[in-house]
Amino acid sequence: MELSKFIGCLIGTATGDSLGAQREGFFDFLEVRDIGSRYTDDTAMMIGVAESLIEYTGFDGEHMAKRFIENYEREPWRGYGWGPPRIFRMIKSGRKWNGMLDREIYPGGSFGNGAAMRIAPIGLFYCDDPERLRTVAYQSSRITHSHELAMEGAALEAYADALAVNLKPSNLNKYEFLRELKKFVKLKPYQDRLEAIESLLDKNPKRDEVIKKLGNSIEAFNSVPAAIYSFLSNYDFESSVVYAVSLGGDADTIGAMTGAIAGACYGVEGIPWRWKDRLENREYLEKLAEKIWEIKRRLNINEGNGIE
Ligand code: RVK
Ligand code: MG
Ligand code: MG
Repeated sequence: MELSKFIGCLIGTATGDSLGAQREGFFDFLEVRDIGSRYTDDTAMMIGVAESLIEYTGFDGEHMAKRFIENYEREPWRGYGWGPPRIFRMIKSGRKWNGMLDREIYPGGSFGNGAAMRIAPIGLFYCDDPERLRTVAYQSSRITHSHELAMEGAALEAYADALAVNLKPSNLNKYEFLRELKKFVKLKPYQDRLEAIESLLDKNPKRDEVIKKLGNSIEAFNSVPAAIYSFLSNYDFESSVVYAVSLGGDADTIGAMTGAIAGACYGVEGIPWRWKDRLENREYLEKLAEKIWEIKRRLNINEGNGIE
């Protein structure tokens, strides 16, 4: 367990988010390399997940929902999706966090990517326990996203973060990485897109084809696969995130999710200084990653597992 990879995962989320946000707003792709510092709801909610896991030393839905609400109320301008602020209001009025409140907004619940975009700390916290990772990813999603496609997208993204944090970059075998994801994922739309990623990896396709096969929009199943592909089809943090953002569409979120996986793989040293330097709240994000890493180290010692 390398601290630099934990930090890379959280700083990577914020970096990809802020670059994508710029792309979505005002700048074209060529300028993306040199701008960007302000992150959006993706990172704000990821921070809420991290804070809650740290304060509770594990997952508690009520606690996490409270963190989301406090962070939202402090910074409601971060660009939240349509559903979450409404759910926050319902919880504040006394409704239970696990009451599948999103089903009162969307029939069958939300399948937006809002649960997957914030999941990185869960990927880190449960990086050595895929089944707990799955359970907690599902539960944490349910606060705002109870549709099975949103929950599965969040679990898949968390598992990609976990695989990345556990591997040496020089040992990254993209086909093996995909095989692990395929073994993990349960729902057909994701299985199909992982198959599509495999065939795309063989042929250096144009962006239009990638977008057609994997999507680049706000639904979890149309963005998590694009993030996985952006990571696997490139060779370092910078190329992965620039590619992710260049797909357009929901660029901040695809950037954030790609940045989480690539940051977990290549570590914080892999993130260019000109991006890290400008990033809002970088030191706080580093502290959160350090605290998660320390908790895991302590738990490992207590369980007699030793430290890597
Ligand atoms: C603004 C039909 C559904 C649906 C369902 C669609 C921030 C809706 C971040 C909805 C992310 C959108 C993003 C987002 C995260 C979801 N039927 N359409 N059952 N379920 N949708 O409101 O947190 O950017 O079009 O739950 O997932 O950067 O508006 O929000 O890009 O997905 O928001 O779903 O959004 P929400 P979220
Ligand atoms: Mg956003
Ligand atoms: Mg977005």
